[in-house]
Amino acid sequence: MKPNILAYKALPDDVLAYLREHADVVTLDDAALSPGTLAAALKDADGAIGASVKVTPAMLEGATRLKALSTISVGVDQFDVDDLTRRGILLAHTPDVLTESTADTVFALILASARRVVELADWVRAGQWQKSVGEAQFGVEVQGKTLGIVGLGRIGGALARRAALGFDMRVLYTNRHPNEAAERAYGAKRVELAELLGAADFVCLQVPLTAETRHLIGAAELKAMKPGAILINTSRGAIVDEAALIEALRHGTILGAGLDVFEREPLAADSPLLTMKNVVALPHIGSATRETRHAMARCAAENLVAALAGTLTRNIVNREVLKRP
Ligand code: 8YV
Repeated sequence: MKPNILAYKALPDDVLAYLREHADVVTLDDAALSPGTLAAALKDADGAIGASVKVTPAMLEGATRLKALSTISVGVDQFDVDDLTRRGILLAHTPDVLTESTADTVFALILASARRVVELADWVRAGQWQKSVGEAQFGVEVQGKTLGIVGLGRIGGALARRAALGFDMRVLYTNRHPNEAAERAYGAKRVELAELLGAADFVCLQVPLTAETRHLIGAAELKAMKPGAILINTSRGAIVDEAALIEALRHGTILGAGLDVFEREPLAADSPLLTMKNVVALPHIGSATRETRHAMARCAAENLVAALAGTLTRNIVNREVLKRP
């Protein structure tokens, strides 16, 4: 008998067709999705695929058949992983396929913030370009500067490559373990966070959101940055204490920020961040290219089918589940 799969995010047609070859698929309209609807639909599911929705332990209380969850993301902060493991539910995610497009987004924010691309494009649109630009419109250089990467994993590595080989930048990083490949290939140097904050012209946050990384960057860390430095966050909003960031930007503690993620998403239209010319705010588009989002959906679908067949060997978040008798 085919397993039951719940898709709680819209999937490309070919990916949905692939799932239907292997399972009976129920789809939920993600625009109208509430925790109650998702919890009710999970009751009949052997597996579920989706993204961008918090899946809490309470929502899994009635999900007695559920064997696998497959998130269309690399980040797994929408789940209580320990709770899933206790319940014997395998969690799969989509690393690798989004590495390059996300590193591009980081670099887009670096360049846009340093060269004031969004602010000055608005200025042109507003009819303010009446003579050739002067100092008031100058940005800061990117090439040759120091890039600080907080968390040098896959995306951090792709960022280090762009910075070192494309922009001749010095790369400093923090990471739980040394990243020897990045040290060899890009001259990246592992330092303590305090040293990175004090030396970097661009501080890029590339760590996952966990209890340890929540508000990793607060008032003290922002103060430790150089006054001319720019903070780039494409990881998760809660890595930064947003209220402290707003204060730091207001008082010129740092030069600017390029942000793709926020403590609350979607970002409220009345957020003070949106009134600041030295902030570039994007709507969480890190991996949002046609090609990458398709590859992520395909990868997540394949992860789920293999997980339900008991053949999944990669992209597993809680491998401990497999060791259970
Ligand atoms: C997506 C992401 O925005 O992979 C992640 O962790 O943040 C993004 O690629 C998101 O999960 C929606 O698919």
